Amino acid sequence: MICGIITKGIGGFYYVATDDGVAECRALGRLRKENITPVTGDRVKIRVTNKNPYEGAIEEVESRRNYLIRPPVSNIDMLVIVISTESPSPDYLMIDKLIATAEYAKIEIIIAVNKIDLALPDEIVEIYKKAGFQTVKTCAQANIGIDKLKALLTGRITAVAGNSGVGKSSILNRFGLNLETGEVGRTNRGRHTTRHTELLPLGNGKFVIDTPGFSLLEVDDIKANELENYFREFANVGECKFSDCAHIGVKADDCGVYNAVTKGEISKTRYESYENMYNFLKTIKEWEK
Ligand SMILES: Nc1nc2c(ncn2[C@@H]2O[C@H](COP(=O)(O)OP(=O)(O)OP(=O)(O)O)[C@@H](O)[C@H]2O)c(=O)[nH]1
Ligand SMILES: [Mg+2]
Ligand SMILES: [Zn+2]
Repeated sequence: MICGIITKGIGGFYYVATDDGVAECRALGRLRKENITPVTGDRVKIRVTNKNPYEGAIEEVESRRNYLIRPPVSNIDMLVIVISTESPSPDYLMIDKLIATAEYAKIEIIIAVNKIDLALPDEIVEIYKKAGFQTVKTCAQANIGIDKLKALLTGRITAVAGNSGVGKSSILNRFGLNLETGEVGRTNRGRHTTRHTELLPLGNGKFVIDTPGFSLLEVDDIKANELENYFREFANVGECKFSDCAHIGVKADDCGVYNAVTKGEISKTRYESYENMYNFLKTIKEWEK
């Protein structure tokens, strides 16, 4: 048997990248009986049934390192979150939700601030640098920062996410891919140009996925009182007066996190996202009781 990675699935066929090229495969009925539905990103073992054209059958699906529901894709090593300085302007809550869920799923995060030709990126960069993330300034239009970003993609599979119109597909095209991009004006209405999920080869056995908009992960798995663990900068502050402090509705004197916010060590937008997510998660929990 041969090992490979599913790069896409269409109409019951899976395309599996192997050392010998891409094989068109069917999944064995046995997998269906075991309730295993292969998804893009899965590492699989295939039995080659034909050499030319290259065809096979998926015999085994390796256990997944992580699994994203929308779009369905597994084994993501890295996440590039693209934020544009303008058109559209940053949606901090969406960004921070995505970051928290990626932290939860142990996916490495890189922040790319794109469209630096339209407005200064400094404020956005500052927010995420301060929070402890690697940030890169890019301009897909003028091909600035693209090589620097590409050099950071050390994982096997990198997903690129961010609001519709921020320039995800444009950045990937600068990596040498050939993806459809939106027109300015159309994207302001939030329509998605990118629709399908496919691992695109970057060379050296690495892949990227261009995701449509922000639909990557759901946060409902995270418990309200664990949320702070997925805001990495909250770990580096002074102690709170109460050990079960949720860092919300407190005085700066009593709370290390809130104190850091008032001193500007933690960005306001990050804290607001935390507050918003915490309150949401808390409601879910109480509702379930
Ligand atoms: N001024 C400027 N425009 C850019 C830049 N990067 C991309 N754009 C434009 O922004 C628009 C949207 O770009 P896309 O690459 O389609 O955005 P996307 O993030 O893939 O959008 P979806 O597929 O809808 O999620 C296009 O008109 C691009 O030409 C940039 O750095 N500067
Ligand atoms: Mg796109
Ligand atoms: Zn606190």
